[in-house]
Amino acid sequence: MLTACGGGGGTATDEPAPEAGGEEAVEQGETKTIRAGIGLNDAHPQYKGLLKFKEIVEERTDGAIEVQTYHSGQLGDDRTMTEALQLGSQEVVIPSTAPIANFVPEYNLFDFPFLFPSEEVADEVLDGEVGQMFLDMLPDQNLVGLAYWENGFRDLTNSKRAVASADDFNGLRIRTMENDLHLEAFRALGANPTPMAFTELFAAMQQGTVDGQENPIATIYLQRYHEVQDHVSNTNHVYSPFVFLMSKSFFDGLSEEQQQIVSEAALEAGQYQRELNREANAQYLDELQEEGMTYTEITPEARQEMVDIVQPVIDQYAERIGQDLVDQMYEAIEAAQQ
Ligand code: TK8
Repeated sequence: MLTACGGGGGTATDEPAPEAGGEEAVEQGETKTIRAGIGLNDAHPQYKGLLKFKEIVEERTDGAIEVQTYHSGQLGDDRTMTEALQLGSQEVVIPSTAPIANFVPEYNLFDFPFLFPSEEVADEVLDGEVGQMFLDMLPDQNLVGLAYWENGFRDLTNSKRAVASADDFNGLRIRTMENDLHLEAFRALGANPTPMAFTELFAAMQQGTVDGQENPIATIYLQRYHEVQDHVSNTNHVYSPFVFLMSKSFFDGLSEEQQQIVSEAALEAGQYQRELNREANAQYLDELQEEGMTYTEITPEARQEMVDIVQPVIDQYAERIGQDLVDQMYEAIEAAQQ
């Protein structure tokens, strides 16, 4: 699925070639640089988590590893940045699982609508065996997954009408992430979905190319979508994990001690990020209403109707992914609720 071309500006000269000539190879003073990029802006907990990662890594390596942080898609969108990691022209990106499914199709499983019942259950599954199993699929793609962070439960916004039930999706032009499962689920609900990179979304809503989008409350508020959207509903249709990705060639070039430091830093910063993220998602719904958005609560019955409508899409993807893996996920979710 992935091709080596189209990787957004990676040139051969990006490679630092640290051991050229060999003279410096045993010198301990060599600094390594991590260029870390995210799509969200610098007000979002994802960026605060990234700053925490930088602080931990620079402190514990005594500056032997420097972390340069980029937000707001300054280095590209999630997919382009992931390709840059594969090519070795960028070291870290923290995308949602949905675009990762373009590289590892099994990742579609995370984006099954209504899969995770709560953030706590997601934590337990992602930080447990099943989560590890998915991280272990990444090295084949020249990627290393160091931790799960949190994007969160996704909610629908739009500029056309208050959405209370499945019927209200009818004809809405919704931007989805670049992921076929999302596309098909929204089609099943009667919407008119368009996949689009996150970096293009604000302009698309402003210009009216799309009527709406779906993202967690923190993103909706901190990216100021209330300026171009009128209605928000707590559809909570998908829990999006973020995955902390590192370029495998870069990771392999680190000393064992450095590998341990970056791994621990990704986990610790992730714990911090999840906390901030949950506070933000809980806090900003009020602010959105204060900014003039209408808020529509989805009743359990209305949500169940949505579940039933997207179930055939889920079944189809379960078959493609393999029932074994899907069952392991369901069992882990069960167990986490005991
Ligand atoms: C930010 C994205 C974003 C995601 C999306 O780069 O694309 O809608 O939810 O948060 O990862």
